[in-house]
Amino acid sequence: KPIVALAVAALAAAGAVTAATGSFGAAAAPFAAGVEDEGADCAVPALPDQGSLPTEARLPDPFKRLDGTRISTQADWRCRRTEIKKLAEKFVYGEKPAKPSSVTGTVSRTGISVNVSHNGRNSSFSASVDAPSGNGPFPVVVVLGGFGADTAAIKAAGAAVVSYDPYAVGREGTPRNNKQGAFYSIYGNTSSTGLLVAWAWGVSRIIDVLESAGGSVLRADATGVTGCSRFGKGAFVVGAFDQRIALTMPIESGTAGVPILRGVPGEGAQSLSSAYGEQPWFGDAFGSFTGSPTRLPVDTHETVAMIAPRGLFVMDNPHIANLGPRSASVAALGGAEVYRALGAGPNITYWSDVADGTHCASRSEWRTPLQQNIQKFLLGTGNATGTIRMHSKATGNLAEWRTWTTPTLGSGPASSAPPSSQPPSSAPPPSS
Ligand code: MCU
Repeated sequence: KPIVALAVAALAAAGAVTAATGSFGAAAAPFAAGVEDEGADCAVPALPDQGSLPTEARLPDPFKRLDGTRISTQADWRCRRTEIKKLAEKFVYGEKPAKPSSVTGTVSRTGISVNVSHNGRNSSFSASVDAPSGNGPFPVVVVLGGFGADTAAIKAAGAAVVSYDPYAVGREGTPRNNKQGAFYSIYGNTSSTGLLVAWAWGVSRIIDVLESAGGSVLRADATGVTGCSRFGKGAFVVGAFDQRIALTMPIESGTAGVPILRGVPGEGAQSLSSAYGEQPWFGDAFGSFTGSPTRLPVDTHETVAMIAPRGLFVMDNPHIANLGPRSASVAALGGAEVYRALGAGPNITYWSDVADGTHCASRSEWRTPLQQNIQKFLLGTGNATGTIRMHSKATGNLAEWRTWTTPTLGSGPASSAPPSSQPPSSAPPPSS
């Protein structure tokens, strides 16, 4: 399906929701999909085995399919994105299971509760809500962890702040073979899925509850996510793995977040092995790549691309080399090529042009673009254009990092349609 058709479908779906709840005037977030995983039906060929991966010094071509052909239409992106998602799950983050068999809960102006059951196992968690004054329904920004996000600016822009404790869903400080939290209560303590995807799964379940509550208090069709540092890594992965999220805003995420895993040499970013060993943020399978990221068939410019064409506002601190801001800018520039090819160039902003200051400090420079992004992607007002605004200390050079060019994608149908969209055939297969 072409992206434009998706947006129209999402708007139509939201129209039905708002009509049902009797509220009006709130259009669905532009660009977001109505479902968590829009390309779930795509036929993905067998993924490569870890042992057979070639070394690729530069960033893999996001437009090249697993079968070696390149996509040629914007509609092709839907299933190419699914390939990237599967690669990212298998080699970097671990698998994100689809929606569990039962997700229930409650929504009010002050809190959200979530109860999950699946395969005879149950878990629950909750989040608190801080809504702007006035009558909703309000768009939502889920804030991971309790620091670094400008919650006053978020509320002043008109969105409710949902404070989500990622540790309730995936605890830190556990060994990889005994992971804890609501996600692992359902999928097992030895699940190879890392914390970032566990946290993402939790946010997806919050959105499930918002959906079933009908949207009279908080809108399920206008959600954003943010967080700083380890919770910036989390916010980035949350947005990449749920296409209902209209606006993703990682702050100073560092290694395992936005920065390319291949890493700009000599930058001084936290090493992959340090991040892998510090907490089970990455999936367990990533352990094989901490010393050889050039064997990864995917990199974080493609995690950025998984978010396209939805709103993405990357905030970074160029004054702390450990955060890998230059490597993050390369990821943003690489991912921005996918945004451009989809005609969504204005939907991505990378902003590291800030004064010197401490990690996760409140930044006046981000206040205006933050509110503009909320207006554009969650409220559907304003028309802020995206920008790549790199501080001179964090200027990545994409040309050094790619061998591929950015195609001009046609607006026609998918050039390799998924089986479900092919008309059923009663004719015998063509003989060869
Ligand atoms: C930037 O995020 C992390 C970093 O990866 C860790 O090495 C450090 O311990 O903590 C940072 C963080 O989450 O700070 C709040």
